[in-house]
Amino acid sequence: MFRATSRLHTVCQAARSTLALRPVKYAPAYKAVSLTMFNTSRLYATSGSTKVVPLTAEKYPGFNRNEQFKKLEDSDVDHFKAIVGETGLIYNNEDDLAAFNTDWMNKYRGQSQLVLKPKTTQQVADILKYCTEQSIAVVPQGGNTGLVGGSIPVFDEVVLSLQSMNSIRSFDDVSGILTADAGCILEGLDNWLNEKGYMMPLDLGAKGSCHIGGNLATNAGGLRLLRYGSLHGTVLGLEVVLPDGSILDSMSTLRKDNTGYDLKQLFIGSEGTIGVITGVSILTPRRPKAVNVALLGLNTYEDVQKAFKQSRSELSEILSAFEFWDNNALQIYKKHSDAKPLMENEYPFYVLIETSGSNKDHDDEKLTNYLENMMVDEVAQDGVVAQDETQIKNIWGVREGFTEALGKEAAVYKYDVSMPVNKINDCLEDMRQHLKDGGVFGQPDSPIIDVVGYGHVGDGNLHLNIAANRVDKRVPALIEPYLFEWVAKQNGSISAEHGLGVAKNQFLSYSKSDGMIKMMKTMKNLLDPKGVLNPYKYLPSQ
Ligand code: FAD
Ligand code: 2HG
Ligand code: ZN
Repeated sequence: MFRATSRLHTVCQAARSTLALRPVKYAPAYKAVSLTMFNTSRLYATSGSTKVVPLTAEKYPGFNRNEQFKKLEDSDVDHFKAIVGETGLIYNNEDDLAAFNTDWMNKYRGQSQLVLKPKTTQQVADILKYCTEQSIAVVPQGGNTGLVGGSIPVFDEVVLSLQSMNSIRSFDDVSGILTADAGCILEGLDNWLNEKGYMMPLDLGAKGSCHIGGNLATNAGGLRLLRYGSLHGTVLGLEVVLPDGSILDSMSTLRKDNTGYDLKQLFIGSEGTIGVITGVSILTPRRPKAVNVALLGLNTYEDVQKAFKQSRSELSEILSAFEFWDNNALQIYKKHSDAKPLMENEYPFYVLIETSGSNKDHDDEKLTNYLENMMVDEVAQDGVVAQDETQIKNIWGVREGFTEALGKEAAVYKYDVSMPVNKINDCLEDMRQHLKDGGVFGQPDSPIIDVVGYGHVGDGNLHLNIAANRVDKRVPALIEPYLFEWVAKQNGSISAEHGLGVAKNQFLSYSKSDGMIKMMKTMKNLLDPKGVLNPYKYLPSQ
């Protein structure tokens, strides 16, 4: 059984051979992230909150309603009613529409008067066929946890919610291949697989609300991409309804199939702009029998890199996550939580290391050796190892809690960039200096509280969040396009995992060449000639 590594280095320096891992001294009382907290219904002003979210079309300049799109008429609503039934839609009811018109961050708000909740792929097909024929704009919506405004209408687009398509279709417990409707909630799938000794190959803080269809549409990365790879690898097949209403059935359950273009890949990460995903076939891994989670405190970002490099070499096949955060992230988390600290002292950086394997003794031994080496070599200054399931959840709860904690600040500017691992802290430092130079950070009356860094460091993915105590137009003007230019110089990406939506679409050229953008537009026009699917998003307007 593991004990904590608290203040381990002093013991190690004295006598490594007599090292004993002590119990978690600073018993974590962190509240694990509640899995129901991401229900979108609690987010909009109608249910008690006084925060009224400004309309996207008014808050962000540059949006003009495309007048080619038809404004809904009663006959359209009657037509939709005939497809989905009386209970399959919400029409003209501001209270019930509110949750579908507002995003998780309370940042974007649309003006849709109609939400459709089809129950079958054929109903989705009938809806899209009619929308294309009638030029009615549509926004596909999953769990509405996206962070770039992609799931929210800008004007009066119809919301096509997949929430009523939530059945598991099949599971093969020899191959681990699952087929399911797109509206299944990620955590629900994972719990269901747990009973069979399997797990979903992806995991993220929004698992209690996000749909597998939304994960696919955003090509979500998450906390275990390092181990299980991207959805481009684990997805074996998709069922997609195209804007003209045709159903593209590529629900293959084959691991190997080299016949023709791999069309399903086009829809993974397409953010609902060229088709609505209705079903998925996905390869699920065995649920590991032994899971360990350790947290280390480190003095420098150099040490973070050393710890990562060494974890790949020493933990190799059992390493399942390597996450990092800086002390600013911890401060924001502490500010909004009554949790007790996990370690006695604070450090400039933290890394969360998770191992997953099939043999506890083997994994424990490997992890102990690795942690001892980190302490002896003074790469890490302190550390704790979770002793049980609750402590595992507590440590993960801190990592998964940053997004919500930041959301409690008056304003937060969220960025999700990727770059070579060795540039991540330079990016944070450079941004801090840039904002100081710009006069919005570092003085007592500055709007910016802090520049916060955390993320999937093993994937070269930094979540750069800038928290502010008030809305100040100078702040976004200083960040954009400055950050995107900086990232482009490192050959990085302006969006590592959250996508483009309405937040980043105009900056796509920082990550993709003119030729590539031209081809993307050609494909969009080919599949959606009237542009009815998720307009104003994803691709730059010019
Ligand atoms: P939505 O938000 O409803 O939609 C997202 C986009 O996909 C929209 O453009 C929408 O039009 C489209 N879409 C949705 N469903 C379909 C469908 N069936 N067919 C076609 N298009 C569709 N992302 C990560 O990558 N990694 C993380 O670690 C991560 N952590 C998060 C943690 C928190 C607390 C939160 C709030 C978000 C996090 N995200 C993360 C953002 C992430 O994109 C989503 O949580 C998730 O993948 C979106 O799924 P959803 O069902 O909520 O989709
Ligand atoms: C995460 O990794 C998510 O926690 C959200 O991708 C990141 O809040 C963010 O910026
Ligand atoms: Zn992330």
